Amino acid sequence: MREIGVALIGQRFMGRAHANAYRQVRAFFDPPLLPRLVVACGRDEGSLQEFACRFGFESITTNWREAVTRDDVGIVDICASNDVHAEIAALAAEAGKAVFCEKPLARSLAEAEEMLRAVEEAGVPHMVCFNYRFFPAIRLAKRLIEEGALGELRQFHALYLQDWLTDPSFPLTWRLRKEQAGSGALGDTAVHIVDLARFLVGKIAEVVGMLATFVRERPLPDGSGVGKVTVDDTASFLARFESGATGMFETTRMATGRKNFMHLEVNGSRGSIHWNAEDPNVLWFYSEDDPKAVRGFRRIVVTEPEHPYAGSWWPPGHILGYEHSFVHAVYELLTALGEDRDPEPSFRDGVAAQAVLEAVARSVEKRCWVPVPEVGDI
Ligand code: SOE
Repeated sequence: MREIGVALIGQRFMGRAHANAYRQVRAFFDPPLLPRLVVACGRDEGSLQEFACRFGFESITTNWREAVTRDDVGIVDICASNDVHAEIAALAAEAGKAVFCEKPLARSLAEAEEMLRAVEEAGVPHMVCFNYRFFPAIRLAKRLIEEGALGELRQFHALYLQDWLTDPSFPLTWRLRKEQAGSGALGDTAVHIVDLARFLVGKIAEVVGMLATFVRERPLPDGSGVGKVTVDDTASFLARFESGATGMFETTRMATGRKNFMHLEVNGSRGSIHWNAEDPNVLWFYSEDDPKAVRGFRRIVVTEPEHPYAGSWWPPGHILGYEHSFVHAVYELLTALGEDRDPEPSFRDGVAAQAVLEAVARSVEKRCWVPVPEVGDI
């Protein structure tokens, strides 16, 4: 079996999700390249050692440059905070490695474009981890849309609600600082629904938005006082797709009671679909082609062997969860690399999503509709 070495940068939530994915993909799928967990990199050596033992990494380092440039590494997987994505990706590209990066690709459109330029100029494969694309139900929704089951697409609605910031004593971590995160809910969670909108419906042409920060100061993580929150807590915007379809997006980390409530709905001239990430195995599908007497949303449990990815796991009805989306993403990455194809979604998709976020931020500043900048020839 051909193997490829992985350097994983970051060992927190996303680091664990990716490390688990590399372990699971070997057991449940047959990609043409198998991942070898060569090195885990993080800031805190003590917890890093434990992380490496749990997930089976061969070595650890607190020096990301050393991890990225090792000869036995083929994939550099970036799960670190947003402010270091660009620097790590640039060195990885220069060293000739495939680069797999968590979302959002960067803190700004300019930085995302810089990253795209770096990987394209170096000619290395690149992929952004928009993991929600890899839920079987989302893949089935895409298939239904492509087959024309929804007819002409008219409306896209997305709500992405979380509540982990409602407590004002939650500390001022990097996700709440503009210089490290780039933005708040906009880059962290809106970016997922923007990517899904692009994936399912198509290119977004213009937007008008609203941002708000409800808790303006928070305790510093080291207990030395309080600091200013410099990003948005909530982001809402309307969009017009190039096709003429309309879109409504709302995301917040302040919706009391909502944990990871991502509701998507697409309405077309012949039918509709809706999906919620808290019930991820179920796709709801309505078709005008059904006989009138029994017409209504049907509940499809997307776990049949005919469904994307599902056949590699358990018998029908034995459900999948959040972590499986990362396994599927990693499977697609390894398959593309093994077959010498470009993986998807690429940094180009990362830049395109960032262009939408940037347009939303500009529309808030200017208090008007703003066209989404074209992702040009970089
Ligand atoms: C926090 O809001 C977060 O962990 C995001 O960063 C992830 O991308 C999302 O999948 C879950 O929520």
